[in-house]
Amino acid sequence: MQHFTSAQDIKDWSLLWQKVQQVKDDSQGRKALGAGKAMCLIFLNASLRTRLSTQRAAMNIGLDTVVFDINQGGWQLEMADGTVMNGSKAEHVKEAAAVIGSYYDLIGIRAFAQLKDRDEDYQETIVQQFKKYAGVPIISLESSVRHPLQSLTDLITIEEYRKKECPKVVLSWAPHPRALPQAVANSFLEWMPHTDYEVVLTHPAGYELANEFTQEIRTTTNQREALQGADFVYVKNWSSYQEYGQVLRTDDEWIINKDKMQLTNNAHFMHCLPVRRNVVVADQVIDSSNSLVIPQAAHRVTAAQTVLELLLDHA
Ligand code: SN0
Repeated sequence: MQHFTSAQDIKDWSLLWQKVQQVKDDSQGRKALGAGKAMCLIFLNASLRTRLSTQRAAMNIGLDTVVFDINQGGWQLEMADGTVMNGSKAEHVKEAAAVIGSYYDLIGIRAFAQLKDRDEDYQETIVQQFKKYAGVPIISLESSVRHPLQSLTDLITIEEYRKKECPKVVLSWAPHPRALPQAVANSFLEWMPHTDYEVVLTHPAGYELANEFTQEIRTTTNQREALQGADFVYVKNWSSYQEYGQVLRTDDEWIINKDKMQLTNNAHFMHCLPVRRNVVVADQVIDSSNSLVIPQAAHRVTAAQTVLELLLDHA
């Protein structure tokens, strides 16, 4: 694997699952793999799980890590080609990426959607520019379009807790006071065709996601109908893709509560975290024994370590 920025980077799915199992069975067995190598994790946005789980995964394989909060102490980066750089941006990504790539063997980067200009966000410019100019493997730590480390985590978690062939997995939109990116939902759906799950997407009208992620996915605006018989309920808010970046509703009709979970097949509740309690999900659900949020978050280390090992194996 050359980079890890989307499901399309996985060329050999059986090797991926073999590696996941190996990491789960013995996370400390390959300390020599990262010896003498170092990774730079660049954050343009806040992070708890991604930062700490990726660092922990690196520790497990003897890989040194530096975290660079580029907005606090770095120069503001110009991303566009051909710009006359006489404004506030002091450094072009061409130099920044190439320089960081000359110091480090791997680069992780987090750059959320700005939620202002859809075309700009959906070009995934920052990740693409780093891929082009850094000269080392790039790991997406959530781009403006995708969050592949989260999606791999989600699959690892569902695989661990599934009890039957073809479990029904529902991705439900839920309310949120702020405009959030579509990345987690896009990415989750992008990984689903690589599974044998029965997948249903449910959201209110106006919250349709980009066609490239939903064309193979059964979709309904009837949340209760979607939840019937579900084995896993994955909940996430996202802002509108059509009316780009807008919050179209903040009422509590789509909250996941106990009453709705009773429609399911005693489903597991999943969320990528951070989660707004009693806005997205009722305490009774997230605090119940059906909630997987903590084991799911714990698998962020499994996913990151799997990805780092695959990248280093082929570096
Ligand atoms: C991010 C998102 O893409 O939705 C990261 C999720 C892994 N979530 C948030 O920004 C939540 C912020 C909030 O105010 O609740």
